[in-house]
Amino acid sequence: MDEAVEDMDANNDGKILIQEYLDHLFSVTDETEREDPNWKPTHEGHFNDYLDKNNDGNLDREELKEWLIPSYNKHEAEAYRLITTADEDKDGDLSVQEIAQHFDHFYSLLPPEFWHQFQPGQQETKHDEL
Ligand SMILES: [Ca+2]
Ligand SMILES: [Ca+2]
Ligand SMILES: [Ca+2]
Repeated sequence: MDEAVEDMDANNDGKILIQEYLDHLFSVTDETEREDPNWKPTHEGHFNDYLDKNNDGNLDREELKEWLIPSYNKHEAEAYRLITTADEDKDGDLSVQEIAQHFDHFYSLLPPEFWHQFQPGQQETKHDEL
């Protein structure tokens, strides 16, 4: 299996436990990001929602295969869904404002630094006069 997986698989059982996944990510994350209180929930959420298909708390061979050999169609479909959901003015493009308005869809996809500029929840939704 892939070297990245071998690195993560601390107890060499061929599966990646959520703890092994988080430990590995933590080891490659720089210090400023580690202090972000959203760091752990974001990555735990990603693990549970996207990687661990059968929700048993670890990634087996099949799940690892899907993760490491991503199906492009699946990703395109997901991107398309996100764009159509969030594209308020239907110009086929997502502006930063549109992304911010659909905070909940994009939260787990974008790094915490991206969100620092908005302070979600406190942002007023303004419509510019034409
Ligand atoms: Ca393991
Ligand atoms: Ca699993
Ligand atoms: Ca748009």
